Amino acid sequence: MNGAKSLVETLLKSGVDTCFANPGTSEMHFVAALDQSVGMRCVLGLQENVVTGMADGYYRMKGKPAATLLHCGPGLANGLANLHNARRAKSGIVNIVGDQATYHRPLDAPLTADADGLARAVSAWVRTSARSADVGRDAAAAVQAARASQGQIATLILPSDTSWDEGGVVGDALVVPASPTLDPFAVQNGGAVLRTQKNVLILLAGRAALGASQALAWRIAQATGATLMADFVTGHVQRGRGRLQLERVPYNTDMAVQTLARFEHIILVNAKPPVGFFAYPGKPSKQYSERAQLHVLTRDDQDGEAALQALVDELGAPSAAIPDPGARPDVVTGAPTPEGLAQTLAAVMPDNAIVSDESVSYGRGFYKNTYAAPAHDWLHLVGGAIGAGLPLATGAAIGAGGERRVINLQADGSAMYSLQALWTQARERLPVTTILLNNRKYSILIGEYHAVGAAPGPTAMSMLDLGNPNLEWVKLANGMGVEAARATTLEGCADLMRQSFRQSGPFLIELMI
Ligand SMILES: Cc1ncc(C[n+]2csc(CCOP(=O)(O)OP(=O)(O)O)c2C)c(N)n1
Repeated sequence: MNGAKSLVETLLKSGVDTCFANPGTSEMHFVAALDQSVGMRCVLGLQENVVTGMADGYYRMKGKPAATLLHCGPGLANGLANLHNARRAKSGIVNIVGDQATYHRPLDAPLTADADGLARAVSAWVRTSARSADVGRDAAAAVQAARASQGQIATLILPSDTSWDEGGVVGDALVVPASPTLDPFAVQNGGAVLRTQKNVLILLAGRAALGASQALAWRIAQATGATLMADFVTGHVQRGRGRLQLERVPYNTDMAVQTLARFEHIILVNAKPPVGFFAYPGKPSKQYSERAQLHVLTRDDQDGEAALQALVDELGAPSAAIPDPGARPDVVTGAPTPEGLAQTLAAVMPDNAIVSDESVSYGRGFYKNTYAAPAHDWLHLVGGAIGAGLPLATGAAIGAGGERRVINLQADGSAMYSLQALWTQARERLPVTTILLNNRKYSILIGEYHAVGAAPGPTAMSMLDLGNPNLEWVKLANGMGVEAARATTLEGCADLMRQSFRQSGPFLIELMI
């Protein structure tokens, strides 16, 4: 057995059965080994940032890591932005990076690069296999690292001779270490704060924003009068009927400061203290009050749900029914508005849908009008590196087994970073409806100009304009095998959504906003 075959067999034995790939010469033996082993689903992405973003979306829905296959340092570098996003979302991913053969590396051939250095920027675990006999052992350790601490990025770099040399040994699956244990003092302290203090905020992030944690947090809130919110940067929120009407801390610094001003105690559950995405002249970096005391119930590598359960027990908080969000709204008609689109989405969304939200400026208020939608999962961009929405939607569809409709709320500028994901959606016949929000500009940056106190002139404004020439989204989608149509009204958009939900494959709606 060569090293490559031992790699594929070890991944399968460790429970990794999906590989998002963009291969090159140094990965040819891995690709060949895929034909010799049964059970590995391989999905081709046409740019590495699509590959890594798909692996992120897959993990968020499946709760277990996929592998990526990337070509040398430059291939890894292309995938770094979405690995950055995945790291911040606490997604477990096993990157396999093929590299120059051990003896070829000193010759400084063209694709030789510091793959190790690039990997370290985003990975919790990095290793380069030295010989074929080590590949299986190293791959098992990579999977273990990817599953540890509530999900991490692990990168295994394989010089090509470690793949083609004989002597491969299949590695045994390794036990995943439990997450760092809860701090009983943090639970006790949280209980004391909640019992004795007013103006307490419980801030949820990470997997503490999923349904089971919400139900526990709601019991605590009902018993103590605390307020619940989700952090703005939360990767995965379960929403709709049966879930809490949870608002996120606003993106806008002034609004965030205003929202958080009244809280004297903030209990952080997998959340970090809320700070602005950026600093702005004359504005605070920290969005919470200077008087507020922060209490870390759990860090993001700990189990927030278990901590909330411990807090429920500490407080003896009784069961509490999740409030009813009211009647499901109707489709809105006329020209698109953010509120109208959110309401229309809530009106037509199928049960158990997944929303991949990279709507950027247009989607800031989508939550309010979608509480009464059927239960659904909502995925956000947490690392701020745009170009995640389309790959996330694609990977999420695969992670959900192709059985749930994915609705991608996608701003046009961000879509252009990774639009190749549409081709993978078509090839894999994935049930993804992309609502492409076409405003032909980098709208958010116009607001940011004003926020930093800069005065944009015509040259500056032309840097934010995507209208010269216009991007033709129906043609772009069709060119990658995805059916598409344009809508200029909300009722038109609703009709196309319904039509797309009846089909099994992908569909793109270009909504002119
Ligand atoms: C990787 C990366 N490159 C650049 C940026 C800077 N950036 C933030 S938002 C944005 C434009 C977003 O435009 P669009 O997706 O059309 O959304 P809109 O602003 O129109 O709502 C850019 C370029 C970023 N956040 N990440």
